[in-house]
Amino acid sequence: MKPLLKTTIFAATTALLAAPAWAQGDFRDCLQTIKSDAMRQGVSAAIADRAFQGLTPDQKIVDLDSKQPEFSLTYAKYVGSAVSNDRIVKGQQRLAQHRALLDALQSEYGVPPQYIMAFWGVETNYGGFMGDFQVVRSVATLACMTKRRDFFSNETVQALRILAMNHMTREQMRGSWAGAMGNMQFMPSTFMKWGVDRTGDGRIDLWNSLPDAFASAANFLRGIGWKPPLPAAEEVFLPQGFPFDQADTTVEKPVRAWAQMGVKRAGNAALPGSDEPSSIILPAGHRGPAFLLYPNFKAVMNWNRSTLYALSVAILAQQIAGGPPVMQAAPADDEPLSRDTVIDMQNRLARLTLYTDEIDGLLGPKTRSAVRLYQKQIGMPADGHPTPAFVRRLQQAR
Ligand SMILES: [Ca+2]
Repeated sequence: MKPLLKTTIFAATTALLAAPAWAQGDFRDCLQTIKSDAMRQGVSAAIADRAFQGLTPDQKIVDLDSKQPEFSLTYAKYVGSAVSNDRIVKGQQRLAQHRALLDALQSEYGVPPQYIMAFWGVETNYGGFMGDFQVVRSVATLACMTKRRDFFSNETVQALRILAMNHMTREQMRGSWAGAMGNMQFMPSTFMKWGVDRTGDGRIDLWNSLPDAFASAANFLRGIGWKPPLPAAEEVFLPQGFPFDQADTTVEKPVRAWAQMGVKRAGNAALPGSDEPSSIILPAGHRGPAFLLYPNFKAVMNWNRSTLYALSVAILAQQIAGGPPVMQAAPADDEPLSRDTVIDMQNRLARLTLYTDEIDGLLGPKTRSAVRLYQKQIGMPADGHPTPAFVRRLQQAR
């Protein structure tokens, strides 16, 4: 036990050195401001004081928050890990197990069972990892110790409201380091706005009550735009000669217009006869699979603003419901680009006056459209997807 004790003392000493007294004072001041905000929203001083009693900022969370991912993930890597075989099978089992409840939720909220299961699977592996950080401490740390003060101050206020309504105690209220809670990883503000007490016991319990968790997810999804009957996305086959510059979320056409251009469902069945606006994307470039995004894709992106996240939910949902897997494989040589590579690419595209946005190392829509412009200039297929070959071509440009 001795070495352990030594380590503990050492860690405590370092923490003390790393957190000077003035930072502690700032933290108390910041909590005081949040307390006033919370009291304006009906939280009693006693509840706020109890929630903040002995609270210290968590340096681990500050570190996690400042860490930038070194590499952007590829489609194949992201979807491969989010939609594993194990997760599909478990999703099918859970759907069968909770069929009656999920069917009832579908008729009330319009959200199909496989989508609730898919969110549950992607968020926490069906309740397998809900996070063990104390939520009040997490969101208070992020509010007071990082640059995202406004967002997380409100999350802290909402966390206090949850405590005030006796849904949970501070100790019980656990989540991810960034404050996402329970089976569906709701932020405190999402909990307050969309949480549903399905069991009727007067408490919204997104940790231990699956009826509460599923109904809250259905209510949230409907609230952020989900409408039956189309799915969020599905794989499509593009005809020979399809103009790749049309495969972009900024290009929207009625589903019928894509069908007239020769776009089919994967496996060659006809697209649904619908005039809903929709887009096509090529997440692994023109050599990989193509997906048609229906309006519900935007609802999924309102849950989480990542295209690959939303695509994973749609692909997992389809397979949980017994549908086919994605047919077109992603090219094996598709590589994740490092932040530094993307920064270098943005600088070079900027010098060619094709890119005018921020040099941030992120492969966003504006960077992709600059990639597309350069692809057109040099006669490569204009899919907006920077492969290693594209990066080499750009580096050789003068
Ligand atoms: Ca309940």
